[in-house]
Amino acid sequence: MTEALTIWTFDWVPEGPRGYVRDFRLRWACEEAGLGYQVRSVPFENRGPEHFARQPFGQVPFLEDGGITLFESGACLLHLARKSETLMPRDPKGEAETLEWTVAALNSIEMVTVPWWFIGLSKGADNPLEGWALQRLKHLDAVLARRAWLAAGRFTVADLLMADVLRVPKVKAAGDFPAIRSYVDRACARPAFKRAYDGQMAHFVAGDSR
Ligand SMILES: N[C@@H](CCC(=O)N[C@@H](CS)C(=O)NCC(=O)O)C(=O)O
Repeated sequence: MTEALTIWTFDWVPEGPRGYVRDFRLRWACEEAGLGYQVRSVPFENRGPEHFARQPFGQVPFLEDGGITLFESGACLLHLARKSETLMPRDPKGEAETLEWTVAALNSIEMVTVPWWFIGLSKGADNPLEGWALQRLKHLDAVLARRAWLAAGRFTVADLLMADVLRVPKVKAAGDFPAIRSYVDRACARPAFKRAYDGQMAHFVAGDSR
């Protein structure tokens, strides 16, 4: 059966990023919500005009839902969240909290952590973004010390995204933030996480023989 939802990712990536490619976020959301989906690939090498027509930066993921195609993992997650109350509560307060923390994951945490660990690859201890990244994580740790999940008193798409941002090994190991670590462990222990993770790993292993 052809699923209505198609998650697009690369046909292959090197071993390093496997398990972390952002199609994982969409897989995880579908698994949490029980939404049927299929996964299709674009070439990792030789990215063509058809790929750029659907993701203007030649990246993945992008999502197809019937006649709609959208890119940006955050936008795709919010699109999926409209389909399932599991991902986003329907009451205005719960929805507002989910939205603010979804955007915070992208625009207050990931926008610092990605350049921080990337620069760290070459700069080591002299990373100029170290203080900024640790300060953001410290404030988030204080929030997570007071509650299990970020929004609406339960797991939502905001947690899925925040945990995915924080589970990057260098980010999870940064500083001394026990609340962040147990939050990531809690999120990653969810059965839907494992199904999504195994799915992505199997996809890229299959790509080794492409
Ligand atoms: N802001 C984008 C970032 C997408 C992104 O960085 N995708 C990576 C894979 S996780 C990618 O396609 N990398 C290849 C490249 O940038 O050329 C999103 O969240 O969808």
